[in-house]
Amino acid sequence: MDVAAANTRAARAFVRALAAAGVADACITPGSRSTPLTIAFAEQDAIKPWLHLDERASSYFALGLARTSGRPVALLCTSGTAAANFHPAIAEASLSRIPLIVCTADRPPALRDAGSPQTIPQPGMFGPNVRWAADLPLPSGDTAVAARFAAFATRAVHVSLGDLPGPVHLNMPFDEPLVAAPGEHPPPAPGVIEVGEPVRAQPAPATAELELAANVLAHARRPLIVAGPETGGLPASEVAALAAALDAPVLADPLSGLRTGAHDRSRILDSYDAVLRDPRSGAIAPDCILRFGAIPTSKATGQFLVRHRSSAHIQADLPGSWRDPDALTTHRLSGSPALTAAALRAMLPPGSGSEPGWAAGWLARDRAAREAMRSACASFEEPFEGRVFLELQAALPAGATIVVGNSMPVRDLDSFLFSDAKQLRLLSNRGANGIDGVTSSALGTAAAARGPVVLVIGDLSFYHDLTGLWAAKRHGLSLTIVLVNNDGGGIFGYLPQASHPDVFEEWFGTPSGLDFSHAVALFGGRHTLVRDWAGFRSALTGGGLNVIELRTGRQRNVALHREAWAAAASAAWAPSPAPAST
Ligand SMILES: Cc1ncc(C[n+]2csc(CCOP(=O)(O)OP(=O)(O)O)c2C)c(N)n1
Ligand SMILES: [Mg+2]
Repeated sequence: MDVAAANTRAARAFVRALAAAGVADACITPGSRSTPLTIAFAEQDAIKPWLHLDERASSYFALGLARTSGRPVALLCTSGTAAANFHPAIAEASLSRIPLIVCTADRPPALRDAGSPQTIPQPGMFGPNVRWAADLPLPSGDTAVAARFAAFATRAVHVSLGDLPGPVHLNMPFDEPLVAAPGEHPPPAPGVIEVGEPVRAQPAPATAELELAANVLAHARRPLIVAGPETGGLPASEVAALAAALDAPVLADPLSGLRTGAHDRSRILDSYDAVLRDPRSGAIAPDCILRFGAIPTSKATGQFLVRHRSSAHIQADLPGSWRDPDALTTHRLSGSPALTAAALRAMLPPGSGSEPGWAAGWLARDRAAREAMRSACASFEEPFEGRVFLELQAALPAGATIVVGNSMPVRDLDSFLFSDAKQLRLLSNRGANGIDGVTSSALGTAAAARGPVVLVIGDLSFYHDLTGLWAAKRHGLSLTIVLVNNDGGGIFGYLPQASHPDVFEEWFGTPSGLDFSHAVALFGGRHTLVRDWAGFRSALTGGGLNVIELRTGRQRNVALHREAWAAAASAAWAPSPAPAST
């Protein structure tokens, strides 16, 4: 068999096997070396091929799509620096445990490290950021070529959905001619390619680990559950049921999936960040902390956990990961959070539970802080960045998605999106906390989500991913973007460098001075500069690419945030906090 025919046969077998294993989307950027695969994706109907023009945007779009659909997404690019542009999204996918099948086309091995154009060392180039990396063979005329390439695809999907889901990298060399002349290119085999259901691993924790942890929990008098960010959300009913059995308060990060929804939220806390910022929180002493998910967004919570190093710390997480930067863990449970929470609850003896007043005290403080935050927010006359989330929570329908950028948007989400029965899906790239690729990730989410999707993003993050906007135009996606424009890095105003005026504004404040309306127009979107909250609300309606710009003052927002946090802390720590109510 000639080279072009072997390339076509291998690429078709590979794509068909991806579909069978549950891949329904592929993000593809233009290039020559990837031709056999690009054509194989383009000439079938099972996997939707999404065209992108730059690899960084393409990979972040794939990340958002995979996070939202729950299916692995394939990524394809040509050889050279194109592949390197995937790296940031792969790092995020690894830490956020999002399955991506990364395919980088390459020149044949004999042309590597020999001055060949557009050739960089690609095998293994993503290092520890992928779960598995393979350098595939050149397609050959061997009769096993189809089976071999299908096996690589199946194995890649299997690994990406393993105990610890994540990205995998297949480096795929192709020799020339990459494709046969039109008359000689064989038509695809007849018959529909089926997309299978992806099978996720559901690792069960070991009984011995469960017994130890259940014993500690059964004896805890002041237990606390910390529910951190988790891709796909933590199992809300199982965690709530465990909290009920322990009568334990749950510090629920907005990215845990526990803040909103129909599950039992009677022990869900949302304003603990404000409560724990106050030094008086030193008086609260849990004797057992059970952690699900990643480290919470709230820095005050992380510091609170470190202050209680001497309590029992049970870390429940997937096997193959250890999310404990402060080395607090005393007991470890390696399994799926749903199986772990359900098993622990079943093992608790009757009569387990916290001492009287423990959960009620937390709840009372949390509610007092929440009401103070809410009324502080409503009382500010000028545009307050935190209020965006109060407005969105009120305006959006159940099932809507809010994607937030890193920096202040995710922190404001934490402070101002409160526990509520109306379910909202809350997402962010919190694995590596990058301000890159945020718009593309949100557009990937918009490509897979059923309800409306709103992105809340800072101006520097928006600038970072302007090319990502092209996907909205090309693919006719609807995304509302709330652009919180404080002309620079607002977050740095909260940090110690803010008190160094000689260097602060140039190197940290970093105003870009850009008028973003031109960028939105370039990509065919609607841009509205809103002056007040009534204007904000009316700009929220409408499909397509809808950018709502809110101009805020960096310094003023630092002052307003501090005012809100101080009001919340004094309400929470008033001599007798309001009695708990559900
Ligand atoms: C890719 C990347 N580069 C730099 C940073 C460091 N960084 C964190 S926040 C921030 C400023 C973000 O500004 P903006 O998006 O306007 O949000 P704001 O702080 O104003 O809320 C920067 C540069 C990062 N996290 N990721
Ligand atoms: Mg900013």
